[in-house]
Amino acid sequence: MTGSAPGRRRSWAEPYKIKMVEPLRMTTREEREAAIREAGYNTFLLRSEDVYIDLLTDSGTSAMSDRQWAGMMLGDEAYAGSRNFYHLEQAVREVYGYRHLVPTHQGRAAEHILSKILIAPGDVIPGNMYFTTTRLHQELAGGRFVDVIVDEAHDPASEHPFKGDVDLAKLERVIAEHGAEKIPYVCIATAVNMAGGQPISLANLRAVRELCARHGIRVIHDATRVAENAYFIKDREPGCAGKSVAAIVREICDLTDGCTMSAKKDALVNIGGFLALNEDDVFDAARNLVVVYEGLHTYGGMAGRDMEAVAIGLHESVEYDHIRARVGQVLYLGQKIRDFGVPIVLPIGSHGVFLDARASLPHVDQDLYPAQALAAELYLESGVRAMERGNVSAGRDPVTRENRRPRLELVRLTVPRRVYTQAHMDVVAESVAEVYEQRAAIKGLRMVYEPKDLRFFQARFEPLG
Ligand code: P61
Repeated sequence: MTGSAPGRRRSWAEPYKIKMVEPLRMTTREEREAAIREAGYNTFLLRSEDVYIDLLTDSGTSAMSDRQWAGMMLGDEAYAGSRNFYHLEQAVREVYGYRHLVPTHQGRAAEHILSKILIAPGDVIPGNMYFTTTRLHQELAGGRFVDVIVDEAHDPASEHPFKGDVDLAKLERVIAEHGAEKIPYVCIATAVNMAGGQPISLANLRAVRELCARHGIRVIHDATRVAENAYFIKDREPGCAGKSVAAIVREICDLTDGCTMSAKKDALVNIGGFLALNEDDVFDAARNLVVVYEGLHTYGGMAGRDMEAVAIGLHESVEYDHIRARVGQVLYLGQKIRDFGVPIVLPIGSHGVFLDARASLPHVDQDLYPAQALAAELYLESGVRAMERGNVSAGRDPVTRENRRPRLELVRLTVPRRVYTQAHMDVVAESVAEVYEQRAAIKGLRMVYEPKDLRFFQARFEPLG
C-alpha cells in the first residue's frame, strides 16, 4: 500500500506534526489516593489536573487542526443567519448527504429533539445496542428501547468482524410482536460504542433498510463515529477495499433517513452536534423544537466559530490518512495490551480498547462493580484515567428497578484523536498489565450515592474491606 519493496514492511505514521504542546502533570501515589477517595472512586469525578494520561473519553478531547483553528477566527457571531451555519449545512450535505440540518450544542440534544418528535408513549425503538443518553431520551419520551444486535456483540471474546450488525430475525420478531405502527424508527449506530467500537457492515445495513422499507419504518443513524465504521468496512468487508472512506460514509448515510450526531467525536471538535434529516415534515418539527431547547435554528446552541470548526472537521474526518492513523493508534494500544495477556474485547474497536473486567475479576460479583473498581485501581496505580462501561453504566431496569447486570462488564480506555503519541500508548499498556498482575487484590466497591438518571456520571462508591 505504501509502495515499499516486496517483503520490506513500512510503518505508517501520523499524517501531521505537532505545533503546540500542553504539559502533563505527574502525580504521586499519595496524591492519587487522596484524589480518587475525594472522587468517590468514580473517574468522572476526578479533576483533570490530577490525571496523567486521560483516556476517559474521545468526546470533545480531540486536537483541532490548524485549518480548524483558522476557521474559528472566521466565526460570524450573528444571532441569525451566521455564515458558518451555511458552511456547516453544506458540509453535512457533502460529507453525509442529508438534506436538512438542525444544529444542536451536542449529540444528546439532537437525541432529545428527535425523541420528542418521533416517539409516542408505548412505542418501541429497536437498535443495535443501547447507548446511555440515546436510550434515556427514548424512555423520557415514553418509548422503550429493544436490543436487536447480533448475539456476538455481547461476547467479548467473539472475533466476528461486524459485531455492530443487526440480527435481522430479532428485528423481524420485534416488528411482528409490536406492529410497525408502534415502531417510529429503528436506531442504527455506527462503530457501536457500548459493544466496544464495533462496526456494522454495509451488507447488513442494506438488509435492515430493505426490511424496514417493507414495513414503512424509518432508519435513524447515530453517526457519531461513522467515519471510523467506514474505515473498518473498507478494511474488512468483501468488495469494499477499492472504495474511499468518504464514499462508504455516503453509502451508509444514503441507507438511512436522518441522523443524530455528536460532533465531539469523528468531527474533531471540542463541542457541537446536530440533527440531519431528509423528511421535510420531521425537519420542520425539529426546527420548531430547537428554538425551545437550544437556540435559533441557525446556531442551535453553538457559536458561529464552533460551527465553522465542525464544518472543517467533517471533511477531515473522512480523509483516509487521518482515519487510518486514528484507528491504527487504537489497534496499536489494543495489541500491546493483548500481548500482555490481559483480556479485552475483540476485535479491537475503533475508538478505544475495552478491558474485560468480568474475565479479569471473576471473584468480584457484578453488583460490586468490578469494572468501576478496575478503573479506580488503574488510576491509583498509574494516573491513567479510564471509564466504567458495565453494571453502573447500564443502570436499573425502569420497571423492576434492579441493576441490569449486562453481559459486558468493561473498562474503556478511550483514545482522544491526534492528542497522544505511541509512547503514551506504551505507558498505558504497561500500566494496565501491572494492574492486571495485581488483580487478585481488587475487592470491588459499594455504591453509596446513586443519582436517578445516567448514574455513572456522578455516583459515589466506597471500597470494600
Ligand atoms: C463518550 F459515559 N459519547 O463516548 P454527546 N451517541 C454516541 C455517543 O458516543 C455519545 C452520544 C451519542 C460519549 C460522551 C458520554 O454515558 C455517557 O455529545 C454513540 O456526549 O451529548 C457520547 O453525545 C451523546 C460519555 C456520553 C458517557 C454518555 O464518551
